[in-house]
Amino acid sequence: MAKLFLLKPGFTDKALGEDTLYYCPYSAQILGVLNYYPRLYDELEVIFIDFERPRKGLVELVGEANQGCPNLVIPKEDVTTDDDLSYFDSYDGNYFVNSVELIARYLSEKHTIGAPH
Ligand SMILES: N[C@@H](CCC(=O)N[C@@H](CS)C(=O)NCC(=O)O)C(=O)O
Repeated sequence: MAKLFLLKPGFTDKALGEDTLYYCPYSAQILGVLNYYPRLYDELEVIFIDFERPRKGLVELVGEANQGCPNLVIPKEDVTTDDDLSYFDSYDGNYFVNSVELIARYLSEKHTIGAPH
């Protein structure tokens, strides 16, 4: 099953100081799509992870350089010949994509939800 990694809200970013709590607007956008189409919670494994790097659970799947979130990770063994993953990157046994636009594209194509207008 594909794993969708989103950042837990309410984190601090040491690079920006310690005073402000943040949420990831990109994760929030994908969370909004899940809210529109809750069946996606059955069709994907949705995993909320901490902002702090290295992002445990994700780095092992996509590598240190690719841990940006949101991140959709698909085990190569789950891919069928019909799947168009030409816009995914590859790392070891997984394909992954970590842009909102491309995650939304995949969800529209593979999970037959609406497309972003
Ligand atoms: N390329 C992503 C940007 C997502 C992004 O910048 N996410 C931040 C958190 S809000 C992140 O994970 N940055 C990389 C990092 O912190 O390692 C998109 O367009 O959707």
